Parts: sequence; C-alpha cells; structure tokens
Amino acid sequence: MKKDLIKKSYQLAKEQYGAIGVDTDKVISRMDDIVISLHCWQTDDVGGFEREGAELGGGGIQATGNFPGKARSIAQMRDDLDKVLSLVPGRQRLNLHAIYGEFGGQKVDRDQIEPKHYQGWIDWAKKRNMGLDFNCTCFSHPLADDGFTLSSKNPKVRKFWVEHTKRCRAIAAEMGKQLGTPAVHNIWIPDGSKDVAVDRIALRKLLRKSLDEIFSVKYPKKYLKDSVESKLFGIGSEAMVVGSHDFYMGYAVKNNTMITLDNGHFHPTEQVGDKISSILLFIDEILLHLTRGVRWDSDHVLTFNDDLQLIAQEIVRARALERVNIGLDFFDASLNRIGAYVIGTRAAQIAFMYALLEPHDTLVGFEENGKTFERLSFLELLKTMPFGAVWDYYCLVNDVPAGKDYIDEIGKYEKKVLAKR
Ligand code: RNT
Ligand code: ZN
Repeated sequence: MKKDLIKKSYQLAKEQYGAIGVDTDKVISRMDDIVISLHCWQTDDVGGFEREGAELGGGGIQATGNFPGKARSIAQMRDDLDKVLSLVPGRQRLNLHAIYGEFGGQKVDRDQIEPKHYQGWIDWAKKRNMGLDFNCTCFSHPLADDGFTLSSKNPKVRKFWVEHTKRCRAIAAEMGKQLGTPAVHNIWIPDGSKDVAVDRIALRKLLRKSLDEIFSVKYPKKYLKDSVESKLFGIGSEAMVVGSHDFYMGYAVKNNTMITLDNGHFHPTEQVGDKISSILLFIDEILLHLTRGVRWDSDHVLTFNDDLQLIAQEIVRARALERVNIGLDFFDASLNRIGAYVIGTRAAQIAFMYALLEPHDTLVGFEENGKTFERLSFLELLKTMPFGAVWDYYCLVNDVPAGKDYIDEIGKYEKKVLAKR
C-alpha cells in the first residue's frame, strides 16, 4: 500500500473521529498496551517435538486439514514465528506448551521435564525482547488416553500429572525470572466423559485435590501467574467435563488464581464478553484464549466478529486492560498456517483498536439519560467509521505491511519456505 495514501486516509479518519470526540493519535499510542501472547501451537497443529514426527492424539483436541508446510522441527517453528512477528504490529509474547521443549533426541517423559529443556526458548525470547507464557500438556500421552488426568481415580496416573504440572509451574517461574516479566501458566485438562457420568463429585474432588497439591508450591507473582481453564464439552467428553466453568470459577475465587476464558468453551449463545465485568469484580486478572467457535468446534481462526468485538469492548469499557492477559487459541491445518496465525493476531488487535475508538463518555452519557435510541444509533455509526484507515496507519508506523500487502508476503513465504519442507 502506498505510504502517502495511508497517511492521507489517516488524516481524514482523524478528522472524522475528532468530530465525535475520539483522539486517534492517542488510540495509536494506547495500542502499545495491547500485548498478544502468540500460541506457538498454530505452527504445527499442536503436535510438539517430544519425539520425531509427534502428532496430536488423546485428549480431545484435534486439528483438521493437511495444508503443506507444517513446521517439523523447532528450527522451522522459529522461522515461522519470526515470519509472523514481522507481519503483525505492536508487542507480542510467546505462549509455549510443555511438548515444545528441546529434548535433544532423548526420551524425557512429562514428569521429568526441567527448565533446561526450555532454555533455548528463553534465550530466543530474550533476543526478541519478548515475554514467555507456558502450559502443562495434559493430553496426547498414553496416560491421558482414558480421558482422565488430574482427576483420575488411578493414583499413579493422577500423581504423574500432578508432578508434570508442578514441574511446568517451576519452568514457567524460571521463564518469568529470566525474562523479567511474569509468565502466565495455564492449566487445561481434557478430563471428562463421553457418556453419562455418575460419580461426578468424586472426580471433581480429585481435581480440587490435585490443584491444591500443585498450588501448594508458591512462587513470587513477579515470576509466575497461575490460571485455570474451563470447558463445556469436547470431543470424547460430550456428556461431562470435570473442569467446568462453575468448578474453576469457584476454585479461582477461593484460591486466588486467574481464570482463563476461552470463548470457544461455552454455549454458542453465551457471550464471553458479558462475563468479563462480573468476573473482574471477584478475580484480580484473567487470561483470554481468543478463538472462533463454529458449531461444535472451538478452534477456528479468530476473525473480527461480534463475539470478539464484545470481548475487547467490555475490557476497554471496564478500563481493565492491565488486568487482562490476551492469549490466542486456535489451530487450523486446512490453510496456510502462518496466514491463519496472522489473520487471527491482527483480528485481535483490530478488535482492541475498534474498542479504543469508541467515544466512551458520550455513550455512557446517553445511557445515563435514558437516550437508548441515540446509544444504539451511535454504536451503529461506529461500524461505518473509517477505522481501517487508523489500522493501516498503525501498521505503517510499526513498519509492517498495511492493507493487503501482508497477504502477498505470506504468499512469498509459502513459495520460498513452506513448499520446500
Ligand atoms: C482446549 C483448550 C486448551 C488448548 C491448548 C492447546 O480445549 O482450549 O487451551 O487448546 O492448551
Ligand atoms: Zn483454550
């Protein structure tokens, strides 16, 4: 896109937003507060590198599609991540799963992992001036095959996953310590059952017990922030999920952890955006897993849709940006994976920019004075305001491709790198 066209369009947009009391220059500088944690698993369909050619399996999360060029090593993954970073404006973190350690060809089971297996990533992140986040991987493992991990009635299995998760928190704390920014550690487990479960309370008691054991080890907040993620149902856990929203809300409030809101994990008509202002009254910070649910699937590439807009608007309207950790969580193997990554990351950033471009005081004024027609018409008006021009300008000042230029860049990468893998 031509630079002078972007600048001209921005000047016009600035005037139009100025006329409704919105300062676009301020919005551009506030975009620095929007830090997106990139989920590393979009590069290889959540396979990981514990073994050569490891694939996703066991635990109910599934990437579909076989678009060529999937990252088959950590080196390829890092190339892909650098490509993504070169195509998105603003600041990012990297969100790793335990299965992405560097094990040097050795078999290191999940209850044996150590910070040293992730030192390469810490150094990688340090060089790029980025923070890291981390996740225990309680799926794609023989001990997760029967559908239960931290809530398993088999003491050996439960112990294994407790040990794994404890180690993951220690690794995350080390990441936070070395990088000078706390790592968020997120716990998601697949535990649940496909058919009617009878002894639900026993399973939930076991999950509570495991979490209590895991969190009995304390780390300074400046190194580690703990979060727990609920789900409504998954493939193979249609009838009952042990870690439901009610379970984790209760656990988080009582034990002072963060809660992870994955917007693909609720009833399709339930709005995660609406939950934020309630949850923030009782919990210090939240972690978002931004995604796009489609029917029964929760992991489609994030797009700038109503669901995402409400989430960003509610955070901005509640003036809660500093209490929200923004993560992404989608994996689609049916299209160019780097392209999918960039679409989703940009969609999240666009949503926050769109929310920041709201004339908040004017809207609240309408609301307080019963001017409901004016409130709704203003919200409609905002949808046709030239926020695309502000977005392009933001890309320009961040020195990343604006407009459709990033699509061409991804096309080149596909030919030059992905097609040769
Ligand atoms: C699964 C959860 C979880 C995973 C990642 C890979 O339903 O959303 O967050 O997607 O940990
Ligand atoms: Zn998630």
